[in-house]
Amino acid sequence: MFYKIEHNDIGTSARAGVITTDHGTFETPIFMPVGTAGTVKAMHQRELEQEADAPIILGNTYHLYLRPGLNIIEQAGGLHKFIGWKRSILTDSGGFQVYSLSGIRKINEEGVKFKSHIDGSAHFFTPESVMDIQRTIGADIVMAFDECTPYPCEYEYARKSMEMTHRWLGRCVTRMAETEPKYGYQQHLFPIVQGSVYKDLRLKSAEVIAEAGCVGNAIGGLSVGEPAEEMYAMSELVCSVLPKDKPRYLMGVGTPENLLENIALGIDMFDCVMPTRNARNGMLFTTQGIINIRNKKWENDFTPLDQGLDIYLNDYYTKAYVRHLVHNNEMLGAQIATIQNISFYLWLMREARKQIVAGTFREWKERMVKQCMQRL
Ligand code: PRF
Repeated sequence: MFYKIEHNDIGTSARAGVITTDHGTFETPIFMPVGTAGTVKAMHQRELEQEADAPIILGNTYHLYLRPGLNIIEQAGGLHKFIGWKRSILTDSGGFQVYSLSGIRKINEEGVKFKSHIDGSAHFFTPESVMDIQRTIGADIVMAFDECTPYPCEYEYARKSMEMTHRWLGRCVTRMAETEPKYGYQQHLFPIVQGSVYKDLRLKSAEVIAEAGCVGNAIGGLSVGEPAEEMYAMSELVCSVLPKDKPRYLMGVGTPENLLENIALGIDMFDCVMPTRNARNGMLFTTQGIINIRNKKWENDFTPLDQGLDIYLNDYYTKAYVRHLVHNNEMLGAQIATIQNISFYLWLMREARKQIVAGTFREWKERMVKQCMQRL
């Protein structure tokens, strides 16, 4: 069985579940660190396993296809082998990166024409080619090819785009059915709900996506600049339609607060560049609140980064030292900050799960949001 619910929260729509892929079993809610180009930037695979205990990471079809390219990944025996990661991997389809990163592009029914952000070369993605690429990359969970609409977005554009995403889903499902995994383990397709911030479109999209009968479902097109309240409203609406017995993945979200609020609405899986990207700018997420380690106030603070986490960083590094490293643009500063942030995000998910099981999630969430979102 791919997904099993172990506990439903009483006070909210949160769930404690378990997902099983051929690369292991892990508990939900889960945060998946983003490893765009086959690396969670500034973090070793060993730290991901042993410090953060991340059971699944994310890769990007768009980036991996452009570099190192499919030939190299296939020769290595798939992405797991290429990057030395034995646990689960999910790949995004490029349905977001193509729009946010690539040069001049043309979207039509057939697919998307885009230019590489690396060398300007022209490429064409179709639902079929993106499924083939993800077969070659070999992730355990692969995403359908979609169009992520920007915010704000005209109703008519959002409707037409959503309908195209639905037709593309049909083509993705067909292609997956026609092809086999290349490396001897299963690959599961997740379809993606779109529909911008329009209730009727979101409802319609959730129905179509549920109809596809995949083992898990994703929600895209949110956290693209809309107010948080609007994201929560869409998330709640979509969760009311998507099947309860399958995991729900909210793509590209978010802050610790966004994660906890969405867990309460019934979301099980998240990914976001925030903990890794912001780490490299000196923003630390801790159990006690948010630290801008560049601030002068940390100059002579010789306490550990986060005493609320049981983490080896605390045996070695002080805030003053990490501030010094980040100020000097030292690589180690980025590495320490990344381990801290990813470890915190994974801790937050494990803690949320414990609270769901204990029946204390709602109260804990209110307290934890206040605590971990305050600026220190
Ligand atoms: N579609 C895909 N990937 C995504 C998104 C989406 O809508 C988002 C939106 N926040 C992040 N990543 N394919």
